[in-house]
Amino acid sequence: MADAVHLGSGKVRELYALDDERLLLVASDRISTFDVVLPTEIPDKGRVLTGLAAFWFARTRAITPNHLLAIRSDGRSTECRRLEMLPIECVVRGYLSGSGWKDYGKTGEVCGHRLPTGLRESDRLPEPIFTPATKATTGHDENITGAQAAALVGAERFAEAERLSIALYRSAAAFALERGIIIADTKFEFGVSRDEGLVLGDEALTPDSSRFWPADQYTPGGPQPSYDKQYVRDYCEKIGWGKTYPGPELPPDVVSGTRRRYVEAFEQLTGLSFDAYLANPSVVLK
Ligand code: Q0N
Repeated sequence: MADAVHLGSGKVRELYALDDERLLLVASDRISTFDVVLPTEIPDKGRVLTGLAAFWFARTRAITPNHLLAIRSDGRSTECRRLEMLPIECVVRGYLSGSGWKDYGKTGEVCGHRLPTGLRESDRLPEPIFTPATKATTGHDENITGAQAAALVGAERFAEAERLSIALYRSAAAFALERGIIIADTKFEFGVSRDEGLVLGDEALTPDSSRFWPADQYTPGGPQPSYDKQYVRDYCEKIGWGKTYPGPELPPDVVSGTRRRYVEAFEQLTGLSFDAYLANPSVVLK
């Protein structure tokens, strides 16, 4: 790390330049809820997310190339190819939730997709839809139509990003559902490389970049419990926090329960023990 240059911080991750071609992505144990980073960390959360994203990168290579070069032995740092990132978030929704549910209630549409009438909150959609958003540097990402996204990245790039995003979502959602996890929606970020065209970047198909729901509790007609953050949300509701900065400290039982859920998601999806990952992070790449 001596000569890694810090490029920027996300809410829970740090980005460094290793050289002209390579970046280092470091996932912290910070957790955010209602868009606020809490003062209490969840031990190993960054390792779980790093391992899970690497697992998916290894298993989706037949669909799209990705930026992953290596996982470091700390289990939370990955070396990645430096790409020219597209200025859009590539969101795929298989279920009606979050801003998709809100937009549907107002207009019957989500990002220009007209949906059947009478859908309930959290209903499964007839087909997954591509619902791009702009990358807000501050505040909330804003949903945009396909036409607006195509104007930002070009029609051909847009069509390719849509095709790859839907294919990735279908493949991962089917895999996860067999293991008891509904991936309700997910966000991809693509970049461009000279020789390969669109390349999947960022972190993909983790509970931070997606909505994970426990399949055995799925009950459409209202909001669903979060696979990973429900203990945190319940605690925040219980103490009556106003959901603005600063967030509350979490008590030890909420921390340990939440850590257990992250580890459980990792183990259910990968079929690997999290201890095996800690001993040798590259096990997720086999
Ligand atoms: C990049 N972001 C947004 C880290 C993630 N492979 C890449 N090449 C060039 N740039 C990026 C990547 C990637 N991934 C992606 N910013 C730069 C997401 N960041 C937010 C901060 O934490």
